[in-house]
Amino acid sequence: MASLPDHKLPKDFLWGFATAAFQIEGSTDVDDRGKSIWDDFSRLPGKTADGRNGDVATDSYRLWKEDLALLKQYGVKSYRFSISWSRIIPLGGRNDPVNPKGIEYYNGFINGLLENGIIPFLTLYHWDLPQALHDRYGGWLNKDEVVKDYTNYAKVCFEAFGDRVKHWLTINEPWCVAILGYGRGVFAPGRSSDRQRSPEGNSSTEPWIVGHHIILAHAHAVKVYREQFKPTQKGQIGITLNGDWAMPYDDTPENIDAAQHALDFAIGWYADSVHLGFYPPYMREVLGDRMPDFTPEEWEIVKGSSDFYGMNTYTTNLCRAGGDDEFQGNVDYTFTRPDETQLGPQAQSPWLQDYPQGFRALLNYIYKRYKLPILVTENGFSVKGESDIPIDEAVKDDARVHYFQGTTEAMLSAIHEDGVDVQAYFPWSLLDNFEWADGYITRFGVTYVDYETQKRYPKDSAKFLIEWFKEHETIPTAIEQLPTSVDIPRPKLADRTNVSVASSASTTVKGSNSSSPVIPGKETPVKSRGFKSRVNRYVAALVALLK
Ligand code: GBH
Repeated sequence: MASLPDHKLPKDFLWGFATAAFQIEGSTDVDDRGKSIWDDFSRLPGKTADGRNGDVATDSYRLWKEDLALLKQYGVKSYRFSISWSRIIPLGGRNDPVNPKGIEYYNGFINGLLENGIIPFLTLYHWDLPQALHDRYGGWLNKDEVVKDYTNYAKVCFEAFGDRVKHWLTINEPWCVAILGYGRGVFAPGRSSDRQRSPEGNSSTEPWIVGHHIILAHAHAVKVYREQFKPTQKGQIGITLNGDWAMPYDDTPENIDAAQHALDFAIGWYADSVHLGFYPPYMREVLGDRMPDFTPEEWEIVKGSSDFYGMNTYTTNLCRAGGDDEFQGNVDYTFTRPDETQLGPQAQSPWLQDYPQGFRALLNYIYKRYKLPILVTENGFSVKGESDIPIDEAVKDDARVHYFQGTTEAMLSAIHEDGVDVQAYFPWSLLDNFEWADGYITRFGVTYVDYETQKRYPKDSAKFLIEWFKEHETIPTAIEQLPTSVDIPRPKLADRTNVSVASSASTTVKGSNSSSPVIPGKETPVKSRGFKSRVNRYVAALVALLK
């Protein structure tokens, strides 16, 4: 991927860093906050790699002004953070009291962002279900209750913050909530069929039920926003999904299919349902009756319930048919190519290698299939061994800089060469923080946090990203003062109109395009023919005008 120095980001492109409430806030028993399912779970022996919990984290509930100053120093346009449900409604439910101190806290933070010219990008749910709802009725397992309670919580937030917050994410990574929380049992609430791990749970049924209920809860919250708030508040709302690129291990037909199957389970489960209105047929093929379905009335609410494609992505997996890991669609993942080489540099996280070409391919796949603007709401890298070295070495995080060099250039190429509509980019994360089951060992921050002192140290990756976004920002210039009759060319997908994505569950979806199948991993960009020459002509016209 050659660097294209003259390419800028689209006007109004949003960028900033991301975090999540439970990973940074700490102060778990302050200001009448209720417990979340992560409070007790992270305290259980063996649940986190270093035995540490979220009681303090990066202490951001107390140190929010420092975080704000850091964001300002970094010059971000936006900040993606999440709200703790149990700070807003300590017991979580629709008939439970709202906590004024919770509202006040986030009001102060949101106002602080706005006063500093930073656009709040707010996630309503980043995995921290109120414990009381889990105890009361089984949390996400109880459709009627949880859909109503989540929708009520969302409504309370729209009412309290929506006059100032114009960017909403309903749920962060439902795949992780369902599979890691109710299938593998490694995340709260830790349910699983494995009785060594959990006294309760059914890994073969619960994840699919939980995912189903999350989709419905998300969709109802969006419906409320669109009907009752959007007309006056004029914001955008959607869901954000995890999903990594899937490349066939080799050219055999079964491995080419395997890559699509991996995408169906990891991404299609949520993206096909929310954006296209059906569940991937391959999921039903594998899961049979265990895969729930929506009624026609429910599908009405679910289909189209996101204003954009929210994308959290980190890596690429080489996919081989076989294996019995249902959570991956019975596909084997590896980073080792047939010739024994590695796909890319290895992170601290075992599931993560640095392979920017995969990011570009995924952006193309998603845009072609779902035809929505893409907001990259997470993307990042954990440097191997970063917790084992002194701070002054850790801040020289070359491996993370390399990762972001790759992904930012890949994104720029996707925008300019391939015509993909990317509108936002949020590197994960502003700070090293509580990395769930990894505890504090794995660090994803562009800022080093010394947990002894809570002091923050900007890493080289922060400097790189700040500089990169400065260089690539489209500064409103003379162009905008030109007569409106000058037609500003926008990249188009040359073959966009031909893309046929099956629009009903009865159609078999193999690739994303039945007429010319998109082969996962083939990395065929959806190139816009003639775009460059149109830009050249446009620039020439502009120069002539300005003379
Ligand atoms: C994000 O998830 C989270 O949103 C964020 O909170 C977190 O801190 C960040 O990434 C870094 O981890 O091997 O079956 O356990 C990333 C998406 C999907 C990546 C699941 C790890 C492991 C699957 N994750 N994947 S498994």
